[in-house]
Amino acid sequence: MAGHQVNPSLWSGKNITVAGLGVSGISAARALAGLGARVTVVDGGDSPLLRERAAGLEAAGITVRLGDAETLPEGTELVVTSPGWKPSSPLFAAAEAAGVDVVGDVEIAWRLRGESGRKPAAWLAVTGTNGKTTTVQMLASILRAAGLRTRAVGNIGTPIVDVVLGDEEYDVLAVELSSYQLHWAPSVRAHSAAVLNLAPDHLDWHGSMKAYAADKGRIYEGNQVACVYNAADPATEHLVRQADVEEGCRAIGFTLGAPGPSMLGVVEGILVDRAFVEDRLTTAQELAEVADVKPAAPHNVANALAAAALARAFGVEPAAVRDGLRAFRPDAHRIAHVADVAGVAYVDDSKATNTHAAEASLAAYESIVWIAGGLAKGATFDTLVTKAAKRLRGVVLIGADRALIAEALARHAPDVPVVDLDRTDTGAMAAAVREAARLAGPGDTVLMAPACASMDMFTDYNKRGEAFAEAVRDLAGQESGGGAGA
Ligand code: UMA
Repeated sequence: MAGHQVNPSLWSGKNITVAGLGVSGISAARALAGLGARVTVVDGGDSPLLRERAAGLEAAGITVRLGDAETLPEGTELVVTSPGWKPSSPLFAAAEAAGVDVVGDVEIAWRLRGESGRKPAAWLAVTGTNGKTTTVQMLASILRAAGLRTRAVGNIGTPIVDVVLGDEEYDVLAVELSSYQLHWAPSVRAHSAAVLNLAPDHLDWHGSMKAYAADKGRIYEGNQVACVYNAADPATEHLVRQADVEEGCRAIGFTLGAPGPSMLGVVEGILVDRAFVEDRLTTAQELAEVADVKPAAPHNVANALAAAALARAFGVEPAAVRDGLRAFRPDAHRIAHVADVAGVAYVDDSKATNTHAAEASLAAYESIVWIAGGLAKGATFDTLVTKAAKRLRGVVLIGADRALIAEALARHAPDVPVVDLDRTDTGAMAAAVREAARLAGPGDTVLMAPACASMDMFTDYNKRGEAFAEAVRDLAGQESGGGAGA
């Protein structure tokens, strides 16, 4: 942390309680202790892992209290919370009663950024129910292609505090912000920001869709150059209209169709910009080809347009948008094409752990054998199945909550053949792939986009995706062996 030049007198000796001993809490606690604050970390859990983490912090002079997430440590002057803590947590009620402010680690990063002696990096911020991690990764790739010093940070897994105070200097950061982080970050003012889409999610945390949308909308507050919205999702445009922005800041839409003025969109397979051009009424600037976007599924092209809009708002040249998109490598298990076997494409979208994400990948293919199921987390599947019904050639169900999907299929797609494997063991994936292969014909796509979490059968969605890929490779091996003998 030698790189920071924050004036320690602002923090020195201050009694700060950090809520949460996870990724953000550890980062915030270390940073604040490094500035001379007296830091106590509190966490409701008490496990060997947390004890190990606690020992690490205690060695740095930080107090850690495990097993009590409710009482406010005596003398607390400020609470810095991790994003996962609900606003209704008793600790915050105690803070309010004591007249103590509660902010998140992103808010602390923003404040420290302003206090740093060096020229602070601009923030290009991205939120949305789905696609935000991919979009900030694409954005960082584009910014890098433009020769800028940049990094993808925030909800993606790198706490912003670490980057703001780190040795490395950046021109601009691609910041992924969750609705939780936005809730706890009232004074963040991004250079430009995008809300990719808005669908009900995390409602147990926020209390209502209205509160969730309001927290997402905070990302536009005080934007300087552009508020980027999704023209296909009027709720995002509505949030722009409600935001209080810097004078001259523009609303920029993105669309998968032909763009109007002040929009980015797609014309005949080309991503075009009618926002950041000299004469947006009569001209459009070519940025890249749809084929430069990987994978070129519609929702992902939308992500690329949002990333391009933010980069263009920051002054990036068109060629760097193209080069950055070409250089971008998507994460594993996000609509990853595994192999073609007997004319059937096998696609791993294990990352589709909710219905909204699964809907996006189901929309990307014409004729699908769908492998679905797992832990539903309280979701319902009627909308998803209704929208996908006409493209389903068959369905294979696995996992604990598969009956919920089976019922939705019976209601909205009664003619689609369904194989219910009635299994929740790890080996069920290989059986699911074999059944899917039986249902599929040349030109079809076998899509593993479960619309559910994986923890009933696997440790995480990575393991689920790996099991799928392994089963597909086995199938390919059998097919080539069988093909030679036939
Ligand atoms: N805890 C309590 N009481 C509570 C809640 C949590 O004691 O009421 C404790 C837990 O025991 C745990 C710690 O707090 O030890 C965890 O805090 P946290 O849930 O905020 O998680 P972090 O490890 O700090 O990770 C957070 C983000 N997690 C959440 O928002 C839930 C990470 O996003 C993020 O990468 C990281 O900060 C760095 O910024 C993950 C996520 O799932 C990927 N995000 C959600 C999403 O993308 O949908 C929003």
